[in-house]
Amino acid sequence: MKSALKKLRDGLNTKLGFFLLTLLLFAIKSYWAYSTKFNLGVKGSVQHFLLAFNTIPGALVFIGIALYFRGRLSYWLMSLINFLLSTWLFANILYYREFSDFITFNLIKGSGSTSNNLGKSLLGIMKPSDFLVYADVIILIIVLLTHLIRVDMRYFKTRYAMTITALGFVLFGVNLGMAESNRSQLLTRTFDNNYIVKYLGLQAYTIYDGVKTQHNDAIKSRAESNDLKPVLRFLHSNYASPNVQYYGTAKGKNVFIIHLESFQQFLIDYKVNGQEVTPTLNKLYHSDNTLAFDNFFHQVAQGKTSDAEMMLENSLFGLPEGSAMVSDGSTNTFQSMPALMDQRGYTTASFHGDVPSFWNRDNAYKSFGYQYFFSKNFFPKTPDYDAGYGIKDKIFMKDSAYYLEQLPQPFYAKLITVTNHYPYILDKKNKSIDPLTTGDKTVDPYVQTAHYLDQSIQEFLNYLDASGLRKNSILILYGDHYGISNNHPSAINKILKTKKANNYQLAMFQKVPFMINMDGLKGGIDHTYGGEIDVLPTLEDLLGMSSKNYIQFGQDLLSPQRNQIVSFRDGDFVTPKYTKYNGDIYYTKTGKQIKQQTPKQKKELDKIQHYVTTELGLSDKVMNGDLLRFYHLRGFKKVNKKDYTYNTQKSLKKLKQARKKKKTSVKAENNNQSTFDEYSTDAPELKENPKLDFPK
Ligand code: GP9
Ligand code: MN
Repeated sequence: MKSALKKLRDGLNTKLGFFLLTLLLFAIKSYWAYSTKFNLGVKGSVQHFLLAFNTIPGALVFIGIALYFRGRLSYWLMSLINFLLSTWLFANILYYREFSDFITFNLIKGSGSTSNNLGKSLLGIMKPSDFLVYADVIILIIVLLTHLIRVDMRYFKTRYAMTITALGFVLFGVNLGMAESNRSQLLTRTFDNNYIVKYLGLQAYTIYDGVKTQHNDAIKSRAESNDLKPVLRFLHSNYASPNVQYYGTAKGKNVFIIHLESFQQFLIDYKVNGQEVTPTLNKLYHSDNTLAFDNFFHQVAQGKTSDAEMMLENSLFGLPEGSAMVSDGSTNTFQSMPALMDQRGYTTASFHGDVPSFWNRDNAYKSFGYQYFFSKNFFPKTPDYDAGYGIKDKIFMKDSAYYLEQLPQPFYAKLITVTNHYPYILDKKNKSIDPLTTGDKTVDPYVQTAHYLDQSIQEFLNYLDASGLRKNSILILYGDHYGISNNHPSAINKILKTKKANNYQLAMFQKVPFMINMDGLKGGIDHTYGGEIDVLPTLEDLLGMSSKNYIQFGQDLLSPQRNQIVSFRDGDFVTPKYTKYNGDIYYTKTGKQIKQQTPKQKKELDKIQHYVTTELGLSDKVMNGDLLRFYHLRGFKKVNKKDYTYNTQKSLKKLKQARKKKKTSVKAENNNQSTFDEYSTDAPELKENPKLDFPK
């Protein structure tokens, strides 16, 4: 016994021994983090084995670099490399908690635009146990400093170091082989970063991502106008012509796009302790003047809000990784809704209570052709007006009315709310409903911020009625994406009152509201299956502007010809008949799983999958290759980013001139009397400080 211990001690006192100890601790730590900090969907013993195994090859290669150096330096390098790898793991843990995904180079490239807010929210969601990723680094440094393990000053042959590096690569090859046999096309399909980390580990994922980003940049320079051919062919054969009953019924009306942050469909008619969470939206949902869709899904990926915006403004999908608005928003050519509306005589404006740089909006909006972008800089700084990502909804909605009444009509206005954003921070004085009781602290206040959002919508609708805007406007309301990510399984189970939500239930949990409200609209609850990609063609047809020649991937939700295939960004899908989510297949109507497909089913499913893969692939081709630069849209004037500015002073000057030229704003039509005072809010912050100072 004693001699075994001594042998171990002697072993650890050699450089190889210390290296192996480092490796072992690193592997244990990584495995622990993979299985507790991420939601990788590890199933069965093979996948568990791979999850543990994949921690080793990268560590051999990276930490093994230290073996090429001599003496003490080599030991410190081992600790330093371990520290850097651990920090990368740590950063990914935090990022994952918020975004359910891993950090990408695309995101880092655009990080200037998102970092300020990201930091704020990441700090709020850090957990003490996250720091355990540094436990092995600290232990190893302590044993070195206290000489519990002695530094082996002997020369470590380069030959041996090279053998270890080579072993790292060989084991990676073995890892890849095993991964491919468990999950084919792992690297080629690239639908989900979770898969890559699960099978190959975080370091391999990072390298893979770096190579891919470089590759994407190269694609743009290689793309040519011929690449448009398959896109046009696909869009042409899948064009769904409008419903004559609705076509053009909103022609000439003001358009309001109301972006309900993180708002899921389950909140509609949902009650907490007998109290309706969203009475205003419920009423709107059931109104005779509202077309409400109850089988409508979000289709976002990592770009979340920005993906939703990309789909709503362009009917193009976001990218599988990162945010297309960040990676391509500044440079690509777009034929977006704001520009299309502008060229039909509309005033176009986006309103958002966050800094203009977030999600690269300040650049992407110029490419989209927005005349105005009323961001945080345009709103008065009242004390206590900010929470989480930006101005609290009640204050934001009211402040927006200050500019709305100045816009020459007709206008196309998008209002992006923000208070109902993870981790649902709201001060006590604004809470007027009980939280959920799932026991998940970051999820429970979700209904409280949703309730607050709902109240802000009510106040806004009151103003639209009071100012007369309501009767000549069409309102589009939609939830941008999930509020409770699949990373909160026990909270989801509590909400769904189920033991363990299966993939069908999780798929249905991705429903978000989509409502169209307009005086005189033939409303009702429509059960058509659709998603965010379909909003734009639907709206275009309502406005009487045929989308037939546009490069847009959605289909009018009111068209009798639509195919009702909802593509999720990762290649899964929902149709009225089948649902595929995380690889499992179900009957959509009953939720019953299909474990053995009949030949007929297989054929049908293959056909749907082919459509989904083609649609996503072609949309990505348009985005990655910047293909719209080659597309001549008849009657459309190409947007020149330089024509736009969102500088406060310049924008206000421009607005003043526009009002002089076209006297159709609400204010002008009201004998130049402001209607702003008719906006009533119970926001406590404004009761305490009623004076609002807008920039001049
Ligand atoms: C920030 C807001 C949040 O400005 O739109 O974006 P999200 O985190 O939901 O993508
Ligand atoms: Mn969002």
